[in-house]
Amino acid sequence: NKESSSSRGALIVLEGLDRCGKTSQSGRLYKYLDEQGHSVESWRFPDRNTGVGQMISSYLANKSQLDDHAIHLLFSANRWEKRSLMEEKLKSGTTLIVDRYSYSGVAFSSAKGLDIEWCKAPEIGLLAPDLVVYLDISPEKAAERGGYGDERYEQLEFQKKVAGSYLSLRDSSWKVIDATLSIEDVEKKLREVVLDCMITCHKGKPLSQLWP
Ligand code: 2DT
Repeated sequence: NKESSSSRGALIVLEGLDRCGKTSQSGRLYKYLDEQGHSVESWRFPDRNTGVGQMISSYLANKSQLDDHAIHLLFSANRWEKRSLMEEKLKSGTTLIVDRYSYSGVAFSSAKGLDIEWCKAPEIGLLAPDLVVYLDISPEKAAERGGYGDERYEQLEFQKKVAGSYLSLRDSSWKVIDATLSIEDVEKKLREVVLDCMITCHKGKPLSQLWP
């Protein structure tokens, strides 16, 4: 049941704190949709494979220091350098499951104290997701899961600030899923909202741009 070439794919974004399960859930969702015969790709930001992505990666590993504004703009540039490919894929009928997007950009930088409107500005004109799913977990619960790595930002106190920033970004279009449910239950709820969204896009919902 491949979609006809005239219908577009959906831009699906997963957001949430570190250790909320985004990465495993995007993997499971990708596998499911692919097996169902949909044209689908799994993306993530930062995309560490580009030149800009390598600068970001080195910053996250604490191997380089950058002004908070400068790293913010690099994260944004990293999305801009993928924008045209993203549009091409969506228009040709491929659904993209994206692990983190502009909301991570704004949430993490504003958690450092940068002005939220300043943080949003460079994102204007990027493609707006058709669906944002927030995998909801408290910073304390996420920390209990263990496995915070050594990267910058992977600390409880900072994650608490990020949680607060996410909260101020959330709007009625976001679907919030309780990330403390079992992997299978989260997966089931995720599939439901995603399939729903894919149908809406299939029926001709136009692509739009940030910030709506
Ligand atoms: P991963 O652990 O998911 O690779 O993310 N981040 C991410 C930002 O600060 N701004 C952004 O625009 C994006 C996409 C979140 C690495 C870290 O980078 C943060 C965690």
